[in-house]
Amino acid sequence: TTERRKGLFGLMVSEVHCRMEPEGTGEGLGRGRGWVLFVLPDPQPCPPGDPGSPDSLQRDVSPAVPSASLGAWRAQRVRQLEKALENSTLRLQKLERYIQMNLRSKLARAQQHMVQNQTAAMLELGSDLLNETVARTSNVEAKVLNETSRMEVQMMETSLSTDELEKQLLQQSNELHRLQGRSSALETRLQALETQQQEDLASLREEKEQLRRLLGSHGGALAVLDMHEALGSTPNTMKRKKKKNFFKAPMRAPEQVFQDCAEIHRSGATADGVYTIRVTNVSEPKKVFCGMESNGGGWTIIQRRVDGSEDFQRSWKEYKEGFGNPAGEYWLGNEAVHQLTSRATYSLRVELEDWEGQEAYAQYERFQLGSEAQLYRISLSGYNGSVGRQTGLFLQSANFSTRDADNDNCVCKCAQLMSGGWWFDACGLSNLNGAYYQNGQHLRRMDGVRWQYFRGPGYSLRATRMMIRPVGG
Ligand SMILES: [Ca+2]
Repeated sequence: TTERRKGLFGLMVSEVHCRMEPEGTGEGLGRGRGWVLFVLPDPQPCPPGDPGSPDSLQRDVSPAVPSASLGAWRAQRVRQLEKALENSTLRLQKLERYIQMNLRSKLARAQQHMVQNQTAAMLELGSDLLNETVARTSNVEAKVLNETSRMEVQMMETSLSTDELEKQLLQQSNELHRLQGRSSALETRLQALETQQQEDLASLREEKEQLRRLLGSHGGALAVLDMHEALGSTPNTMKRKKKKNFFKAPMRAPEQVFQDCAEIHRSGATADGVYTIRVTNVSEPKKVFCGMESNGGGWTIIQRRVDGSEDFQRSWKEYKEGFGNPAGEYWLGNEAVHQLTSRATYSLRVELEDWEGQEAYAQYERFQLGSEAQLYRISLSGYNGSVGRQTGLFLQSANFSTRDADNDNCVCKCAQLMSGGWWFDACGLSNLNGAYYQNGQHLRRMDGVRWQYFRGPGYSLRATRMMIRPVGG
């Protein structure tokens, strides 16, 4: 009772539920149960004068105590209670902090423990994985090593076979070189043989021509002999001897007369070369070079320049009758060409070659040469070719001029200025009968072998050919 009056606190044991987190979110870690000691003030101290009654505050003021003294006591009592409450609050706060700290460290430890456990598990797992990986890796490594060594062996084998192949290739290449050498030697021999054959052929042809002439004269003599035999005035022995000798070779058909190379071509001749033609109204047979092998064959060459061996600075008469060597350079003759092109419709082909080996041609579907009275006037139409797009290489209907016959359209004398005989206009775009200049001298020549639309006005060409053939023949 004395202690109560002095305001000492009683002991009270209370069960406390500690909840660190709101209910429903905790996982059990923050929930715990423990015994906590609380020291609380006595809720009902005894008033002065009635210390034994616990319900004195609810009762009316006792008549034994003066009312002023009782009020003071009550105020004091309230203050004491307030102070005790304050102390309790402080303690509670301390307790709370303690609990919090205690729980926090426990929590930390638990977390640490868990982390350690997990780390250990992971480490174990990692080491397992590592072991497994190592095992697999070594397995793969062994396989790779195995494969690598196998490939090395193969490579070595391949390398060996490559060496062998290279060796063989080298041998074959050497063999090829040797064969090429032999081939070129053979080619040279073949060319020589071909040349020889051509020459032989030409001489044979010449002999054949001679034989043909001989045959003609023999035929005449034979006819005379036959006549004499009929008259019975010739000794039989002589006649028989002559006849026997003559008919050793089979008798040929009467000599065929060819107007031009096209007819010779039709008769079966297919080789380029010199042949004889007889042009109507031209007294002498003419030797002519026939182009039998290219552009369909049957071409009668009327003009040919190839090496400058023939002089083309000639008179009207010479150009009329023709000059030069049919196997080399020549002019067939204006009269023969006039006669031929008056008999049938002819086409003209002009072939050109420069010093660089370029070739070109100009072809005219229709070509005709007038008579001497018409000054061997040229008429051309139906041009096509690899030089120039239009005709006009020859100006149409130009007369022929020579150094001694000025029939051109110039106040000058083109034949004397330009050299040779040609269908000069004033003086025109071409002159294939101009002066021949050798390689190196052939540039800037007004009087050279010109074809302006091929290599320009001052370029003197290396080779030219003019050839004619009946249209459709
Ligand atoms: Ca003139």
